[in-house]
Amino acid sequence: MKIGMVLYPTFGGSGVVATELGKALAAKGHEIHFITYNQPVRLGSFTSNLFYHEVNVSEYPLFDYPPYETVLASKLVDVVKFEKLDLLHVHYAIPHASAAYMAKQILADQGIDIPFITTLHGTDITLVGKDASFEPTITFAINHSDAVTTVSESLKRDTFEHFDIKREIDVIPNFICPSHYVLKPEKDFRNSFAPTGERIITHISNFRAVKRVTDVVEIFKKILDKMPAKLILVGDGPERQKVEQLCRELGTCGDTHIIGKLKKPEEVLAISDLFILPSEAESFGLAALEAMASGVPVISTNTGGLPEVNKNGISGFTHEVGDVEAMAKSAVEILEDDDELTRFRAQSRKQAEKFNIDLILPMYINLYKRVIEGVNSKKVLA
Ligand code: GMT
Repeated sequence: MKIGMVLYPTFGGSGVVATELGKALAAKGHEIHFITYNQPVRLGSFTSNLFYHEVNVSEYPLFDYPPYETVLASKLVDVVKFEKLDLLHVHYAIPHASAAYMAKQILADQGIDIPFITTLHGTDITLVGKDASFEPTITFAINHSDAVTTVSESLKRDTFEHFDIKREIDVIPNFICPSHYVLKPEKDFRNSFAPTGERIITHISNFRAVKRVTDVVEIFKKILDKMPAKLILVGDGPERQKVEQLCRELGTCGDTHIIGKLKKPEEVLAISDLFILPSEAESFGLAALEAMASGVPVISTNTGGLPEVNKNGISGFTHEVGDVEAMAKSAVEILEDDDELTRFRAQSRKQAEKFNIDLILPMYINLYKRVIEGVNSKKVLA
């Protein structure tokens, strides 16, 4: 199949999932065309069957707000026609789904029928999308997609709750490629953070308010009161200053490393003992799954899709949003005993196996075939 993959090229989970999906499909012989405004950060090197089409929005003095959606729609028209694509798969509804709808209409006017699939990732529904400034457009684009998927059962429920949806939604969970996460802990690398064998606790996110990174710092302080430990914070974003300030107030700066964005989080995960994700909302929690695939147990909240990924008492523990006391207690329970940690490590890896790409990829391929066949059968009937 020839597939146009529309995505955000950043470190955000939706972009990571779309990029890894594209790479896996290309490895199976499908032709994948990434269409976005920058080279996707997780792309790595180009292999055969992978292509990149850049969406360039030119500056013009009239535009206080550059019209990305219009330029993207035009780019989609161009790539579909020139590359003879079979399908568009857009990740994150805003503004990709409505841009794909627009491209579809333009192409229909020229006698070309291109189906598009929208994958909803989370904040496009739960935070941003349901806002009145987006809602009618998102509802329309979801109802007029040729197929819609969500990354968890929880996000599917949220979509029906917040929007007037008159169609089926398929759940296709996010995935990992286990072989990416079997790195041996690099001794020197581990020592550079924890020179005297301290436990290493890690958090990875975009440091937005929804991630509650300050809770990570509070939980870490409570762990530190019980045992020697180091905290590695990966990522960057609007809450970073608040986080640094709290580290100063709690006196944890000396044991905290804020290391910024990483293209390969698996290297830090390989030296980690525990991962903390105390989010306010989380449709899935890809960062938690990546930790589990590395054999790192997870302490998370029980919000959204997190309980579908992090099984309470098995791959870690889940607690109410904001309950830093309970999260710290569970963290200590796992970390204070070597045998307990080893047990949780093995269980995390096993739980992550349920999201092995080998199980999830066929779900997407079957959906693609279903959608393309649907369009082709309509052509035959016409
Ligand atoms: O919140 C983020 O990390 C970014 C955001 C995105 O769209 O890139 O993540 C959402 O999609 C991820 C991939 O499907 C999910 O794993 C995250 O849970 C989801 N974030 C939220 O729901 C807050």
